[in-house]
Amino acid sequence: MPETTRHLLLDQQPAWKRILDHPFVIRTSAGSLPSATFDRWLAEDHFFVLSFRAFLEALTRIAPDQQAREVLAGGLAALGPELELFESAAAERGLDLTAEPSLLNVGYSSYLLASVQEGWPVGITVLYGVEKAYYDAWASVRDSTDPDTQYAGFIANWSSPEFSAYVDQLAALVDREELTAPMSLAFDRVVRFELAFWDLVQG
Ligand code: MP5
Repeated sequence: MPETTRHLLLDQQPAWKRILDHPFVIRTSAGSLPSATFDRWLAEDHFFVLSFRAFLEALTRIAPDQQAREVLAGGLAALGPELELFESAAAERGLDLTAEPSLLNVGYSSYLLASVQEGWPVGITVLYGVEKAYYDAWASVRDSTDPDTQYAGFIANWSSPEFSAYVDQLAALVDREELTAPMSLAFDRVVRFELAFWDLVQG
């Protein structure tokens, strides 16, 4: 069903534009994001990534075949260095990564895990949505970001050719599935959570 991701994205066109144009993304790229806003995002997103790892592990347990398990294993392997990036930045900035996250974050993180209970087509759609939103947002500013700007390492993490290839592999797994209403709803929830997450950290 090579059309599945195309339909998911077509249905989200206006929201997708808001992801790409979000002031959080634009100001991070310009280096003009206030330090306190970046700190809040870093601590919130660290909690999110830990939950996301548990989600990937749970999704791997219901993956239908070896091809899917291998793609997910690649995603899990990338989380080690990513968490180190968060931890070293937090140490440099004197941040407490054990601080209680926002309820929105608890909700998003819990939703990831809950989506696995809905089965593989919904779970892989959620995973694709989470990663595609980040790739498209950060890739949209990659070429106009000064490599010496303070947040460049984070932008590079989600706009690299390797991450792009991973997102394409996820799309291929979604495209093996016929689009259903629960998949569309799951994708829509991810998009709304992503926008709300950036709105929240911006305060
Ligand atoms: C991602 C993220 C990308 N780090 N945070 C949010 C709120 N959404 C998506 O996921 P990952 O695991 O860092 O690639």
